[in-house]
Amino acid sequence: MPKLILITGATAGFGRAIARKFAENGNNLIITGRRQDRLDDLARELTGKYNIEVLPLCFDVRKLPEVETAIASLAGSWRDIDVLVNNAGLAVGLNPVHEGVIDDWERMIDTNVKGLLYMTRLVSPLMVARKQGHIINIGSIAGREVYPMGNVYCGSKFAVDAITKGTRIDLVAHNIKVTQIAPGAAETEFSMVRFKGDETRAGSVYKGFTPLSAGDVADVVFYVTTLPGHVNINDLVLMPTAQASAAITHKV
Ligand code: NDP
Ligand code: 8X3
Repeated sequence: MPKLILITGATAGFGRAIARKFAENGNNLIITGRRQDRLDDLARELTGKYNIEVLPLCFDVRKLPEVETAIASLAGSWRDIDVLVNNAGLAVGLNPVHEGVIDDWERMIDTNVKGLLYMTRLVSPLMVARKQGHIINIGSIAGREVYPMGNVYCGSKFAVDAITKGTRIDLVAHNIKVTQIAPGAAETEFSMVRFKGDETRAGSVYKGFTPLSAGDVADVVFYVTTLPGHVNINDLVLMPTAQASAAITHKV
């Protein structure tokens, strides 16, 4: 039986790989992000390859009216969302707190925390009404351990950890699974965003070891949705073998 999966941040990295993984397994998708051209390309690719339906919705998770309009636009069976993957997120900058850029902090908190909350607030009632659903929040090893200059990004991911736990408690009576997937270093567009397009700095993050790929994370996200109804993975930390902790990576 195909499921309907809503993925935020499906224009790149984990989100796009998660979309591809669910599509190749015959599921229908709502894919979201701010880049309409990438959403259209992905929808074309996936409907061309697989016998599935894909609905692209272009909006900014930081803007509550845009999120409200997007979710209100869902009609008929598009409201029957089985899995919400709260993936859209970013790190911006890597500075000690006394030199932090406040606009960077606001972007991270607005996207990683408030955007995830807006999506959860608007999609979870649809799940509660159907007494079924699965919310998967993409946290991070940065939400378990703080590393130098990670200050606000780590804070936003610690918030995801707490919000995930709280969401699980509040929705347990409604038969809704709530899972956090917390990856370590993965090579996506993440570091290009963090270092504001500086390819040399971004590339150096992944030199000397094998990071996770977006596909590795997608495989795990897909796996947690394949378990029987009475089984939930609450929390899963997924690391490159060469990364022992947030700040310790064995590089050669
Ligand atoms: P990418 O930069 O490759 O992808 C980020 C995605 O988020 C894009 O699709 C982007 O879409 C979307 N996004 C960002 N801001 C917004 C916004 N305001 N509104 C809507 N969509 C937005 O990064 P990753 O795939 O690596 O990151 C995905 C998630 O995984 C993030 O939450 C990140 O914090 C987390 N993570 C990443 C790790 C890594 O090492 N890469 C490790 C652990 C966690 P668009 O720009 O089109 O809006
Ligand atoms: C991204 C992983 O360790 O670079 O969440 O912050 S890390």
